[in-house]
Amino acid sequence: MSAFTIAFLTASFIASSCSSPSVNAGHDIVHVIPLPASIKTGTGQFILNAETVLVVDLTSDAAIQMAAFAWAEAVRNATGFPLPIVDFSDHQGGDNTISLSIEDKASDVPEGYRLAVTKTTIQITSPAANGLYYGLQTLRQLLPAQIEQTRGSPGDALWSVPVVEINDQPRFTYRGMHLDVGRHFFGVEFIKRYIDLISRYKMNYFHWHLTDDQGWRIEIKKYPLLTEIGSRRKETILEKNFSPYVGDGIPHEGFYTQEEIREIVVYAEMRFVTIIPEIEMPGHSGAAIAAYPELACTEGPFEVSTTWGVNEDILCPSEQTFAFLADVLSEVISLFPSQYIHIGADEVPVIRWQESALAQQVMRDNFLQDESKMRGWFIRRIESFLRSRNKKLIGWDDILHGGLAPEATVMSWRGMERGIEAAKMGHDVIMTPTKYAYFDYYQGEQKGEPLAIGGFLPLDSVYAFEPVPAELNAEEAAHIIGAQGNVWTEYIKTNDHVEYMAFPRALAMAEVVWSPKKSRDFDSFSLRLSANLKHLRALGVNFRLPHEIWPGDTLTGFIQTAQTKVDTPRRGDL
Ligand code: TNX
Repeated sequence: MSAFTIAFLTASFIASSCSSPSVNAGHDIVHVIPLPASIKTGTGQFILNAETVLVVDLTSDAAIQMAAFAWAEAVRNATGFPLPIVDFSDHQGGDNTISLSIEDKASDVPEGYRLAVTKTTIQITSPAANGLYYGLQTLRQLLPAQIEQTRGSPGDALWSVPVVEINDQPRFTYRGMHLDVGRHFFGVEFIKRYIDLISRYKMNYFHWHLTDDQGWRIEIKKYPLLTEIGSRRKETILEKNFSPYVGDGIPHEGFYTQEEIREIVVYAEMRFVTIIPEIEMPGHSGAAIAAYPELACTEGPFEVSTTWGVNEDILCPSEQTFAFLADVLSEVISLFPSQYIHIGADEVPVIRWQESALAQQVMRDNFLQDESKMRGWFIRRIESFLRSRNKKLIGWDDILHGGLAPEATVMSWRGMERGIEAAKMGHDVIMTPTKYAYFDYYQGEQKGEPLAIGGFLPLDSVYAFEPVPAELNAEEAAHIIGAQGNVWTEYIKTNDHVEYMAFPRALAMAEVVWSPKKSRDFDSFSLRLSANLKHLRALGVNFRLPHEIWPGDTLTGFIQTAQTKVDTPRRGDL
């Protein structure tokens, strides 16, 4: 027996209270999001109780053991049951066991899993650790919502799981959520929470937008001013960019130290989430330029932006800039194990390049016809640097202008067209079009919502998203590796507000990227959502209640009592 086993076997037992368990309404349906690929329901239920044990192969790799230990600990905290962990060789198939095991035939893909619940056992099998993790997420959702509480006791619920056999696997390999921490900074604990939440819905990429005109948020040892100067702005414009300018007078600042980033990366790895860092170039670099004005084409001085939109001061295509970017990216690469590095490259006005003798000389020296071609050249140069470090470049679809870097992956955001074009050229594509994937857009009637950037993207529109355009043939369609929801934060200042914008739209996106296309059904989703939101509520998530889809609040009593609140000033309040 390993030291770990002993530790878990001797974990303190919280005595069962004698109160009668409450029955969970709606527990007769499999309210899992994203909907699994195949579900066979049965009759009866497995009851988790004080004798239940978790069976794991304690010789299996660390990722599996960590996932099992973390899950068991959460269940112990929620239920008060001891849920000891025992080794596979001792307990395989025994009564009142939940077992996790690697089985090559459990699914065709490593992320797939099989979850078989009978009245006496729960078995999760998968060819790989991530599949087992996803099986555990499904199991968690099949338990009553009190499973999310952190200090519960045995009498808080009937801890039952319906008899069911689930065979599940994802539709896409890339299932992402993005968060912009450049416009507003969100602290380490919140970033972890966001990662944890998305992983519960089987998302596997967190796209971390770390730099922008309004803030540089990642410590770079070689360039300390990036954070000393670039992570602070003196204030923020009130509301939209109306003239005359009125600032809020409130300084805004924040950045992640390298130590914090390493901690977050490990936290994400334990949840099978890969973090893709985004370092914007050559545009949206105002904070970097404020710190190191010599990177710009003009003299400055520059300040970290206090307004939104597209900044004309961009990085000059000088050797100094490329040396700077190589240094920055080297540090970024040392922190993030992700094979992808996102270099932004969206919204690059070239006016400063047109006016700069240096930029014009670079253009002539490299036989580039115009500034647009120079943008392409800039990105290709960065791509060859990244490739020399065994990394793959991702850029926003603006990288299609001026000659696409040979192996770049494209994030299609201004519609699907550029994604289609890139896929036809043989490039991998992640679909994240504004119409379906911009979670900074309004999700209800504007008068009832906190100030947002604009647009309208209600839950059912996200759900209606189909990432693979009909005009692609099978070979081209295989280049659509997935999709992503984006949370840009110009008008989002608080953790609560991020949650309000992201949830439950992220759940709709999770189903888009995970579940089989043919099973997509908004009514089924809404029904499962009504039960699933109880889990999010138990976790304290400030989701937006999508009351439009439940007129009259008829579905569950919970809907009437749910709270969603965001303390964001609205136009009329200012
Ligand atoms: C466009 S999406 C941007 C962001 C803004 C966003 C607001 C993209 C690549 N660029 O800089 O925050 O719109 O919706």
